[in-house]
Amino acid sequence: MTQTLNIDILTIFPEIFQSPLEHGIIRRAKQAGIVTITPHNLRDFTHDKHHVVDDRPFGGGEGMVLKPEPIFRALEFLTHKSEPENSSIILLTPQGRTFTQSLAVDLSRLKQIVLICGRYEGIDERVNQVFSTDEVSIGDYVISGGEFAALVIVDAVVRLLPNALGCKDSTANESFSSGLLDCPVYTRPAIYRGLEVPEVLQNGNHREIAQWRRRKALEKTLLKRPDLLDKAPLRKEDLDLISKIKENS
Ligand code: 6GU
Repeated sequence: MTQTLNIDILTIFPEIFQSPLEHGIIRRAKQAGIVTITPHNLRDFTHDKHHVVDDRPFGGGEGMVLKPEPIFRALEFLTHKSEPENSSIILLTPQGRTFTQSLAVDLSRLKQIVLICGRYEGIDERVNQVFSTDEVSIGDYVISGGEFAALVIVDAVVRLLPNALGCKDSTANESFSSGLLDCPVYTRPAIYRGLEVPEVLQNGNHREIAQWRRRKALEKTLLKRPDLLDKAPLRKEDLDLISKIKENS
């Protein structure tokens, strides 16, 4: 039995997490005991009659700020038995560093991840001072709260866990693990509305097919995400192909 990853999600909207975690790979990973995913209602960690989780910002200004006490109590409860070197407390905020495949890989090796779903106006800074939180954003745009960001991260991490996918190398060949975008794919019929699947894919020559796929991946990356080429591990043949593609366009 491989080790189980425990993901705890701290949120004021735990219901959001019900249906999204009941499908496909995540559902199977949970059933197989590869991961546990537990949403916790921040209101359960309040001690006042009205279960208040937010308050107005000191110094004035728009919106509400998440109060420190419920988050402190929740984090103490969730991490009192955890090994700091094998766990991570992540605060989801547009102010964080951008989530990447490489961070997903790092997280997939831990035993516990605590995701705190912030709201846009923020969370009392003393949470960051006391718990060493990693602030993470899912991209340069604003969404109303961290809940959908948490779902994105959970999905990206869970599919990387050993045995979460059916086929062993199915994550190795994907976009971003190679550092390039994927090549185009086709399925039957071979001709549809007069549009033909490239001959090379139909002739069964695996060396030619691999070369074609590499060239198409390079072409597509050059066209849509040239920034990725600076970091992607490229061979001499790749660089030659890139020069040719540039000459032809
Ligand atoms: Cl983590 N939260 C919010 N509210 N907006 C975001 C985000 C997170 N990442 C990108 N935009």
